[in-house]
Amino acid sequence: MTRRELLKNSALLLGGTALSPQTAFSALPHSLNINAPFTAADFGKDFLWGVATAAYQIEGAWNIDGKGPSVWDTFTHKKGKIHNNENGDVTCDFYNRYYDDIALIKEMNLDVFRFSLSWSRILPEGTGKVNQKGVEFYHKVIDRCLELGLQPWITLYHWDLPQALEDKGGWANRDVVQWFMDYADLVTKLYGDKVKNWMVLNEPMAYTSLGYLAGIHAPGRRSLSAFMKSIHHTCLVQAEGARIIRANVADAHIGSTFSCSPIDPKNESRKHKKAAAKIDALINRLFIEPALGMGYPTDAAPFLKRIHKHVQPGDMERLKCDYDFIGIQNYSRIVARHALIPPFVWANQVKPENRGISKEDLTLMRWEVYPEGIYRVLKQFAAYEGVDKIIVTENGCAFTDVVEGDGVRDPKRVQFFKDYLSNVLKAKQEGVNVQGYYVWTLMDNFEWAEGYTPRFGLVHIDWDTQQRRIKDSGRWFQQLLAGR
Ligand code: IFM
Repeated sequence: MTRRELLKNSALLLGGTALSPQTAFSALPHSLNINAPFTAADFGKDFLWGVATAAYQIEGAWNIDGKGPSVWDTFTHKKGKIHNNENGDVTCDFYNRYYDDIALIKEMNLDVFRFSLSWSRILPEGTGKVNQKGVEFYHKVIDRCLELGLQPWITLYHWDLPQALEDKGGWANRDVVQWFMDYADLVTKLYGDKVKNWMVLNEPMAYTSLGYLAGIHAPGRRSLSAFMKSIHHTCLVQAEGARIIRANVADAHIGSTFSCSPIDPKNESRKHKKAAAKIDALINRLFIEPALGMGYPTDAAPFLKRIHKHVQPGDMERLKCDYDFIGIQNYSRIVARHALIPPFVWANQVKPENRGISKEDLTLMRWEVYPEGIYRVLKQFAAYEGVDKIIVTENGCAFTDVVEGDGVRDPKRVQFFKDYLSNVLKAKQEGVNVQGYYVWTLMDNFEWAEGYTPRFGLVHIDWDTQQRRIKDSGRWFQQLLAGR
């Protein structure tokens, strides 16, 4: 498989002058009728609506005010790793524009700003000396949210490990568990009196597999053994991190997020169904089941027994943790087929193009638009004993947008939200305890190995001028949520 193909498939793991908010937010165009098969009230008055972001994807200021490099700084500065050799050095310049950018969330009538902390902005070496300017930056972000009546939701880790820690082995070194615990202890003590909603990790499947096995995300390693170790250390961290938040933050509301996709076999034959079960174990079950005290899903994916080599006495008990909610992140679905090589090299997936899915029904990431998928994963995860509350912590799509004056036409994205949200509502009406929905993402940003080509934002960014323009999809949310 070529690097380009790997990149496309890897996606399945997953889901000038700034205008003042007032200027950017002109009236809804007449043609944009809310026209949804539901109202916000149908989701209930306490249902939370928000946007999600990640530090490396939006902040820029990669070496400013004492920030240390992360693995993503190092990786993107190497030639040939990222589409068009792009990087997140500046990206949305959120570090300097956070004040107005957060106001845009309020303008769209949303409740929640989900963002991640850059570990190496706070601890440039990953451990030890604290960078006060980094600490202050997140205080300013949090304070701006609170001033506007928005809830800040913090993700402790969204893929940007301090490079200094990668130099010592990164997620493949068991010491990462203690490094992470020290970092979590520090930031929960720093911000815990103001922030009550915390998520430990974002989509662990993505950074462990793409970063340590496929080598197409930072840190760019290709080692089965490093992958297996990184899985176990990550599972320890997702539990220990939650315990630290619980200990340090009064009235904390704690979760962690998981990338999820419904998996269908290519057809009903036994071998394809078995392949589907394997991929389900890898994509959907691998991180949540240890947290629920169920161990690793080796029943359907025996190759995962290799993880046990890295398990020490007492670890299996330590993996279990007690979340208040889990974060579901869904974008598309996977169709599985039997192949002789192990599933983590993606040979077991039938690409949408080879299943007769038309271009119209693919996003710019070449992901199939499959609204029923979010209903299916909500049902699947809600069925676990031990999962009570669910928040959709990411869902969204990349399509081509058309800029017209101060506005941006993105009808396919509007339709996407209508269809996916209808399915969230269906699950809720059938009894799934889903209590929030956060769009990926606030504004166009650096989409990892794909660089700046796919735009996912509710807000369009002109990369030459940094001008922000709220898209029709953002206006659609504004109208849906008005007057609540
Ligand atoms: O941009 C990513 C995000 O960082 C994690 N979830 C999927 C998104 C879209 O690929």
